[in-house]
Amino acid sequence: MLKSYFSNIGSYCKLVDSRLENRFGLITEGIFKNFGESIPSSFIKRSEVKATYNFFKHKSIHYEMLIATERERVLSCLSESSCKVVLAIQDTTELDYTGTRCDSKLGSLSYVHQKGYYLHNHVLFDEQGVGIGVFDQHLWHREASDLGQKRDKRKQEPFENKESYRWYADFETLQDTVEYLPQTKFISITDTEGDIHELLQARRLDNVHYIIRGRGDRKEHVTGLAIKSVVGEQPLAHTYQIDILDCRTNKGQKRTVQLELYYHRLILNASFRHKDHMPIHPIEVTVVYVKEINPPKDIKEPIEWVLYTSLTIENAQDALQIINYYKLRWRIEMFHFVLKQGAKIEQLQLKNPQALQNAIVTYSIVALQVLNLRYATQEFPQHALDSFDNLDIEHSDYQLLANYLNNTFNTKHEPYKNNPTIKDFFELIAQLGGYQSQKNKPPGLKTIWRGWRKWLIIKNTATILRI
Ligand SMILES: [Mn+2]
Repeated sequence: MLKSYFSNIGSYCKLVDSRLENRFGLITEGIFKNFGESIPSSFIKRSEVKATYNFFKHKSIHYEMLIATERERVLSCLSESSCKVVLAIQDTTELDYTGTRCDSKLGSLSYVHQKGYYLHNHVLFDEQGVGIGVFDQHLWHREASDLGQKRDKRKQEPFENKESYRWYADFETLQDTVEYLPQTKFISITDTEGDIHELLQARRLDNVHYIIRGRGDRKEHVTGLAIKSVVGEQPLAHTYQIDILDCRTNKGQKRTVQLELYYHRLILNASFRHKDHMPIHPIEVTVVYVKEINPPKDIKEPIEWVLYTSLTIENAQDALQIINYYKLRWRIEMFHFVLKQGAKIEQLQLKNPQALQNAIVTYSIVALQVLNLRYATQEFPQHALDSFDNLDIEHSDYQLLANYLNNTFNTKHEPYKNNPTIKDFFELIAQLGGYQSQKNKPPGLKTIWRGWRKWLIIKNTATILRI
């Protein structure tokens, strides 16, 4: 069943020849260094621009192949690292190519005239939320005949034909792949879209788990009682307080929220499925339930999370760990933000869909590295400057940047600071990007990126002039 969905994947692990492999390396490097620029302004030299376009439209390069190559890279990264826990996060976003050069050759999104792709990403992160790599990616569109189809009709479709099938299929691919890495614990994380019974019951490996946000309220097997009421009646495990930015209801104002935490192991009811569908059965999970106490009257949607997990929970500490893992799901939203707002992949002007697909994968692989930049300061503040290979920062770079800022903006940085850290360096980068230091508000992605782009120009110029 999986085969038809993932045709070609797995039979490739390398590109056709070493010339193309080298080109792929040059392209990803060029995109990283000029992230956010169009293809011509990333590569400038006519021959390089042409080589990039030729690579994307090369008849024997397909996006499944590039993903398979990236997956190989990710797996070799994992087998060499000491990573004990890996978060495998999935999510879908929409890429709208209406009005671009190939829109007439593309399928539809929600409306017939809206052309583009749905993009489903499966990205691996470590326990700190650092992106390891793009594990899987799928692109699809809707058939014009399916648009506006009645919900009941869609429900009767076999599971393999439904869009929700990808969540399950990706989870299965993860299991098939990591069976041989038994020392690493993989935790699959999805939002409510992944609340699919077939997925919950698909788990078969000891080193693979899931945390899935529940959609609506399911029923407990045997008693038939609603999950929230069953779990909410358990002894209170913990009460705590967090500050949130309430964008929807409170104009982005900070709000302090009191939360109650419950957990309970129970058996989920298997609801009815059409007889031709994959058979489903009741499944045992641990439910972590968080709810807001005494929400203010004007708050329409108080915080309420129901998380299903296969992980064992013995105390409140374990339950909090589940919530902390789930919070890292936000990284994939940020990843999509970087792809769309940072790399501007919806503005790619490529004439044929195959080239566009190849470009989308390539930009995705690079975008994850860019996302890592944003979090470098927060997660590795005390690391030495040269701890990130792909960033290529040295001690002399700190000196150069501090001198540049002092000369240009009259700042008073110490260029000869002893052993500057990643945090020290990125404070300067953020300043270069226009960051006005504010209490408790770290610089955002755009600021860091703006600073980083300026920094690359400064560094390149200095290298040419041998300062
Ligand atoms: Mn989603």
